[in-house]
Amino acid sequence: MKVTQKDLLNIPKKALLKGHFACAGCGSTLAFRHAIGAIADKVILVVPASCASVYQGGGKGAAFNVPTINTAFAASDAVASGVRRAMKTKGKDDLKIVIWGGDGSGADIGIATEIGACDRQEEILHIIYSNNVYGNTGGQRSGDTMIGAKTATTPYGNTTPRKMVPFIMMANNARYVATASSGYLEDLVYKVKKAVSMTGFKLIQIDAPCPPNWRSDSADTVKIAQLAVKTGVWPLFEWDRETNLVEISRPSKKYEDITNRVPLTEWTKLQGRLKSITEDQLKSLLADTERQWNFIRKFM
Ligand SMILES: Cc1ncc(C[n+]2csc(CCOP(=O)(O)OP(=O)(O)O)c2C)c(N)n1
Ligand code: SF4
Repeated sequence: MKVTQKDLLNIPKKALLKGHFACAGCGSTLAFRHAIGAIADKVILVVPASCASVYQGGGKGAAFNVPTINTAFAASDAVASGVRRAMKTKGKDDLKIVIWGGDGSGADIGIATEIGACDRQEEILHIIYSNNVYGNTGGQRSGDTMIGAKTATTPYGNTTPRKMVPFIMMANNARYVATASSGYLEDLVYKVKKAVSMTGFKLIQIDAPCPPNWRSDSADTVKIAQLAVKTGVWPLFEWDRETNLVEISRPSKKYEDITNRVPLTEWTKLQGRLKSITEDQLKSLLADTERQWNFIRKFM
């Protein structure tokens, strides 16, 4: 089921039409075009309040060209559960119900309904595109914000470790959990296609650079996403409940060994939100990165 660069080029561009309202260099829409494009003929999207509610456009000029239901901030997993059941009743089991939402809902405000859907083993895929903030409302800190990052509500840099949603969902017996990146689209598409082929609740969390909130150059989005992997700060992996094993994904393999990692400052220096990170904050960010890797290693 490997996805090649040629497969990527063959993904129909019809899921996200021209004229969407996202900022230039938006990592979320880059991921969307490929991830949702790859399953566009069989998907119903559920979108909680987020940038995606806005960048999809509306009416005749809507850029989302797949059936889409917009929901209240905390309700997407509950709505998706209902849609899944309704479609089953109609014999449309082949339709894939996919949530496309930010980390504000996926890591914080919608997490109760998310765990509820996971607990009930609803057959849905929840995709969190993590721009690390509440982007749509001005860039406030979320539970997924990196240590040291300046946001609208952490002007001196965020001090708290990230809430690791993939690990929460592993602990809650999801069917499949993976991380992905806007900088590695073959890997992302492979994981999305795999997840929708499975029954039960699945979660994929994508690192999605956000130029206005990360105060980065729009042209650097892919570079920044790739550096997050190369510095080890965003490990790419998948976990399958059947085996209870984590597999480190190909782009991350080399960087499991800390001595192979690119220095974190190569990644921070490209982002205004992290450019003036203090020594202490950098140490804490490195420790939080190791915390992730140490957790992952327990399942290898
Ligand atoms: C209960 C509730 N609280 C707050 C809001 C206002 N609100 C709408 S979108 C949003 C931010 C969404 O952040 P995130 O989920 O990270 O997605 P992003 O905007 O970054 O894409 C907020 C706070 C709301 N719609 N409902
Ligand atoms: S604020 Fe960030 S996530 Fe939202 S549309 Fe702009 S670049 Fe994309």
